[in-house]
Amino acid sequence: MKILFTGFDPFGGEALNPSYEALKLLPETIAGAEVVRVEISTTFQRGGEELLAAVERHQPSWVFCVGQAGGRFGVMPEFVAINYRDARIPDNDGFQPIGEAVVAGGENAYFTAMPVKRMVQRMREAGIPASVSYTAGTYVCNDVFYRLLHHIHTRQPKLIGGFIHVPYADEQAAKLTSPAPSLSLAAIARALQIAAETAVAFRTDLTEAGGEIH
Ligand code: PCA
Repeated sequence: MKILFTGFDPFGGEALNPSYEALKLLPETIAGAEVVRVEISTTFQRGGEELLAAVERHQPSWVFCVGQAGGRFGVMPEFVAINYRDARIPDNDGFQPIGEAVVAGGENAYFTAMPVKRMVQRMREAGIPASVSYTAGTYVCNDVFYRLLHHIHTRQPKLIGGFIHVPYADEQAAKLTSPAPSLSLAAIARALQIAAETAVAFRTDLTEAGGEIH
């Protein structure tokens, strides 16, 4: 059994992307499953293709796509991917789609089958700030997440896929002129490991209250 993790290359003028740097710190196996890590590009046209090629090549049982969400507090497993692109900045190919579908004619949105509330509970128990997110944005991360869930729903229903947004790494935040929340790469990697252990152990999520009131 394999767990595929993907992280992105740096974008938006950053020197590193914590989503891929943290993957380098993961162990070789998690819960008895082999860990496979692949870097994908922060581009609308290639990112999703690279992810799906890695799924095809490695045939994992679980897929975690990981992306940087600078400015967010803590680690955020994502619940929903939407079929919409609205890029505030050009991607690493200089492409800036505005107001178009990820997959023409696809469902408006897909929910992950990952137990996101359990993941958050366990991350917090380990002392890592975390919360469930109900928007992965409208940039490349949401695009790749939607492509993953569309693939699962239309072609590979037994595959379990999810997306986790991570905040700036401490070394990135230290270079910013205004303060921003951050975590160490070690804490981010620990949270990703906990997410994978939780996904392997549980097929269903908690039914405890969560969500937002705004
Ligand atoms: N974060 C961006 C794309 C690549 C990344 O790491 C996003 O949240 O869309």
